[in-house]
Amino acid sequence: MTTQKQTLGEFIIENQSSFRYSSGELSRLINSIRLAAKVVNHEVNKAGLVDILGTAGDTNIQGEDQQKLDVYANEKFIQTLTKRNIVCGIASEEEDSFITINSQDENNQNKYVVLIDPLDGSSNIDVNVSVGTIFSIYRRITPVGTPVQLEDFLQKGSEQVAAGYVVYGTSTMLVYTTGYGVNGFTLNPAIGSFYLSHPNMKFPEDGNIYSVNEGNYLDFPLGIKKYIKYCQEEAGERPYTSRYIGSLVSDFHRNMIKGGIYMYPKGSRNPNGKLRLLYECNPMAFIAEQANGKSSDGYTRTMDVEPTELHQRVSFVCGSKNMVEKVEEFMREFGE
Ligand code: AHM
Ligand code: MG
Repeated sequence: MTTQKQTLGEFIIENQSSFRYSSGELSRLINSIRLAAKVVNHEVNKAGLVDILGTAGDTNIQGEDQQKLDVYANEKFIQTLTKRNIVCGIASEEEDSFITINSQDENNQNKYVVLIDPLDGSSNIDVNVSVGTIFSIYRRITPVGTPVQLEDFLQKGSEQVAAGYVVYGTSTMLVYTTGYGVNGFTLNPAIGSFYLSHPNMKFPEDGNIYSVNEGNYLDFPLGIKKYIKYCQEEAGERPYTSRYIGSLVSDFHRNMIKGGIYMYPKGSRNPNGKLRLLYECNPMAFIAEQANGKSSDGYTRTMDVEPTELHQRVSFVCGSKNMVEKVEEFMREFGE
């Protein structure tokens, strides 16, 4: 007899008491993200039909304007989190500034802020390549019942309460952590439920996949160039292989399962790196560390970087522990 897998809804309820701050609020928040992810998934899966159903700027059959998918995903996540009144503020890659929720309502006792990249890698949609959603959750530091402030969002990654991603791939998965390991849930589209498919996910300590946009090679710091050459030449009988999807969530997800490293270093084209600290790097770093992996900017632990602005960029090296440490060795030795 096969045992029925646990659904994400059941998992959230059963594990609620182990959350660091157990009030049910965080459970409701993750439940809302689950719901929005299903709605976005439905839309992402229809992307290939866009020429048939209408393109951005057109009006669809119900008279609604067709939207670009990243705009759509942004709206869905914000709507879901706002309407259910479970957070006090949201910051998104798609919004210049953070959003304050119910700032006039003294009864808004919500403690959490969410930072989100609603559809990361969206340039891949046109060509049927996986994209993802990334989210990061903090407790606010200003008093509850008052409007959120920038400082509630500019917290170090080490203060995260939960983080996760959704990968809209060959199957859709939601992977998240609340600081007690990492669990992955796969969507059964026929039923519309996420099932626990990857309990207690761990990065292999070592790996043989390196993921980096080698088109930027000439622009990379010397330490990174040397590391890439080490992977290609000096590490024996070609034990390394290169895989780069160009969708952070998918590259990270594969590396976590198979063992590997993802790198987006700074260079003259991206003087501070390309990826965003608060809603791309920190959540992935939290998941990586919870899964025995590691994440840094080549020198400093990602989650120890002091945030100074909402859309701050940072160099990002993340994956199997031994591989990240090797890159850090090269950075210390060869630097920029
Ligand atoms: P985006 O937020 O504009 O989608 O950019 C983030 C994406 C990551 O998913 C991906 O790893 C990286 O940018 C790819 O960048 P590049 O095309 O420069 O290699
Ligand atoms: Mg992004």
